[in-house]
Amino acid sequence: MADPRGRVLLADPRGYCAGVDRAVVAVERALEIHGAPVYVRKQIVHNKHVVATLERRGAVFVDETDEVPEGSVVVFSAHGVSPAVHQEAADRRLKTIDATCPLVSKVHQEAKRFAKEDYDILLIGHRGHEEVEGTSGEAPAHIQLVDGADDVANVQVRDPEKVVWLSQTTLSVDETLATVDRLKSRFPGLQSPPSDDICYATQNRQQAVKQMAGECDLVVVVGSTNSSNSVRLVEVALEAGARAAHLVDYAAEIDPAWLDGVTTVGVTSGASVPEVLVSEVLDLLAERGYPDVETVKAAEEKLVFALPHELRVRRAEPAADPA
Ligand code: 2E4
Ligand code: SF4
Repeated sequence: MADPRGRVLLADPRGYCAGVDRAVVAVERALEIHGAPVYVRKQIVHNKHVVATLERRGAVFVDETDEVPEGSVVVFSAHGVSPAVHQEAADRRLKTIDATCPLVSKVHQEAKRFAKEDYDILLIGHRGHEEVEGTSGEAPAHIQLVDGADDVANVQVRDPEKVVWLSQTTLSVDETLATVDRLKSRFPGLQSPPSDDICYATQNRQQAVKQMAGECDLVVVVGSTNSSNSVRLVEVALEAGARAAHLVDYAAEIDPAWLDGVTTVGVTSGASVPEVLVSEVLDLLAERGYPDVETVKAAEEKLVFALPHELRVRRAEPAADPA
């Protein structure tokens, strides 16, 4: 153990949200019920460790449903899929288990409703991200993607009085507000979503990082590079005053040079990150001279989602009356 060099501030909440927990358990339960292999379209959540662990248990990750043998079991990832993907799966007679987070499904429902009312829908999100591809697929003729404030100039609408914005669930709250401001200055009649599309877990993780960033010489965010919400935590930390912030999948990726002259290290993790990876980071920091950990609490989270209906245990049928 090195001489004490400083302390750790540990964000709370961090790590798994209710939608990720549900999606990961869905794959585990599908493996128990159906046996390996269980196919999963795309990464169930955007985390290297989660994907590798489920692969070892018999999950097979594919990019598209046409890679799944006819009649097999396929799980749709937490990020959601378009109706076209549901149709492809039905055409191949696949047994589908839909692990789309209910808070992503809520945005799909909003998109369908506004499209039915013939609105132009401006979907704020990252081009190419699976979630926006799924949401856009609900009403492609009505939805256009707005990828940040600089994309606002490219937006064209039919009737400026009939426009609504929706968003990806994992965006930076502050960046999204800036994009909305820019949209409103072009379209003063722009309507807002009926409730926040950026979900509670994204908001709470960003809030906890904001609370500690100003005191941090370094913030370590545990998460994978394709995890939108994890990458946002690095940006939010820097924006809120952290002197440095880095994303790592594993503790071993922490470069010793990052700790030079560092007194306070902030630690957090994205919504797709298992707690074991954070514990390994804390162990490594303790070995390097940061044994004391203080929690920075931003919110209490108690939300739990029921498993996808395809996996819920059915109540036993009442025995037939012999009389
Ligand atoms: C579904 C929706 O969207 P992101 O890239 O942040 O996904 P990740 O899998 O890292 O986090 C879980 C998740 C899943 C978030 N929103
Ligand atoms: Fe659902 Fe939010 Fe978790 Fe995404 S981050 S899976 S929207 S709870």
